Amino acid sequence: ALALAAERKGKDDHPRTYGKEIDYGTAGFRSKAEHLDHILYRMGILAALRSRVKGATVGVMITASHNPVADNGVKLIDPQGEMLEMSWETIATDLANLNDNELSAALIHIIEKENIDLAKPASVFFGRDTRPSSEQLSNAALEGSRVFNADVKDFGIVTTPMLHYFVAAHNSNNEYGDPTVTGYFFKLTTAFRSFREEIISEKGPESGNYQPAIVADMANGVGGPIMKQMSELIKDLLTIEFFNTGEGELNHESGADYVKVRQTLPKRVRIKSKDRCVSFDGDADRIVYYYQDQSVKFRLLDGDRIASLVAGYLRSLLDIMGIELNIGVVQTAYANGASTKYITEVLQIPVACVYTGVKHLHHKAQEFDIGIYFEANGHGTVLFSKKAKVLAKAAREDKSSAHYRLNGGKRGAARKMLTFIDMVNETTGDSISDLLIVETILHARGWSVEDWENSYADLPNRLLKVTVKDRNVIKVIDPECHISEPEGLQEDFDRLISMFTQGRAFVRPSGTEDVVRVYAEANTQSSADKLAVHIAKLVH
Ligand code: NG1
Ligand code: ZN
Repeated sequence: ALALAAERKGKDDHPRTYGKEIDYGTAGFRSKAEHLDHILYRMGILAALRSRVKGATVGVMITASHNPVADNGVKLIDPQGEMLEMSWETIATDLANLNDNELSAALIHIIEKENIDLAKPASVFFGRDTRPSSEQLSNAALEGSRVFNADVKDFGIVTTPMLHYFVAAHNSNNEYGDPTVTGYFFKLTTAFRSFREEIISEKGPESGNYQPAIVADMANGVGGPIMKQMSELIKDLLTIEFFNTGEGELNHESGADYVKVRQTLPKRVRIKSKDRCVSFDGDADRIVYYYQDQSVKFRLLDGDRIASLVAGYLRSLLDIMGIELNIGVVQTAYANGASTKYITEVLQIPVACVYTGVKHLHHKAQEFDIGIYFEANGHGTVLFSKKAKVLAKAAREDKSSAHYRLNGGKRGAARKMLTFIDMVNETTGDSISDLLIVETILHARGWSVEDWENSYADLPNRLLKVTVKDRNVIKVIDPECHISEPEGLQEDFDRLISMFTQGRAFVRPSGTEDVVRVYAEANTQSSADKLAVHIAKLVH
């Protein structure tokens, strides 16, 4: 009966008006906002079913992240705050692309196949970004969940990682934190404050070249209102000068993606040379750092830099703690070759390479006791195993004479490690948490942004988009993005790449935009540019 009621309501209020197939891609469904109403409604339903399967609260986030303002999207969040299990992506895709009169049969099929007991309660959390279309789409999803008798809670405008956190915190019976906006701010800022106080008590108020001030570009997205609230709580520790906080168009000429891809300053930002700057993306799950050097040259510190900074610091804490944990970094093919070399050779930390998309990085990172994952674009976080947490707690309590009262010693390092863990949003990449982490490590190290950059030199690189008739004719066969189809094309790439010193290049169809992406790196910028353009011509 529920399935029939859902079908009827769908036909009446949320009919499918868009003929083309849409896939649950790298980050859920993404499309022009006007194509999405029926999909949102159906994802609301699916979330109510998913919640019953898991016997826990799940999340529905409405956002298209760094995409233009006319786009929107939706993704489901599983109970521990992780991305929807991959086998359910197919279910989601099938459901999204049915005709209106096939809905009830399809729902009954899912209910039977997954053995779902509709008498059980269901609970779904909702969040959305600041796009003009988000509220209406969110309402469509809420209706879907309500039709299937789910208990719904709408958090309104929040960052994507906040919703991940709410879901995880709620399902952990608040052990991970309080599932509220205040609880989220409290968890992160308390950790940030106590870490800073610990360093100040060791070193005094000045820490080397570190200056407690940053410039922040919020991409005119959700980061604006949220970060302003957060920064009030730590304003005595870190001064933040804001730009693009919502007065202009979302993601337009600003934000982490713009800065990363164009390798240039966002518009409407006034900075001085050597100011430490950050950009968030539209839903605040990515962050990149940058500055302008003395010769007014733009210098980017992207996700690879953050990964190396975090890996290096946690490695040093582990060394002081003297405990054996397996620590690893997870990257994708977009990681700068120089960062991979630095992490493996200088830091002596293993690096795993996986397919693009946070879910792949997240899964791989779970294999380590301390798994640090970042996409080059600035999306990432750190995961800690139970064992890591237990050993760190034991080290903190170790009162054997050699360690007792030694501040810089084992117990101090363990205390820092535990405070650090509290500052991390382990559910997914989080601009706010990542910002606090980076600021904490720079402060602890006494580093300016230039000191940070000096750890290694990036290989010049170029990212391009190519529009083709059907991007899916390109078949990628491994995480390094070699392709098997169209036949012979990989050999053409290889021939071209071999003509460039330190050349590396690949293509893959985007999972979030209707384009093929081209990446190239080489020993000089002009070579990287040339290689990218030549590869793009071969794809065309
Ligand atoms: P696609 O469009 O599949 O390349 C982009 C990013 C991913 C990931 C997703 C989700 C690049 C090159 N690709 O995916 O890393 O962040 O968006 O937002 O940055
Ligand atoms: Zn995002």
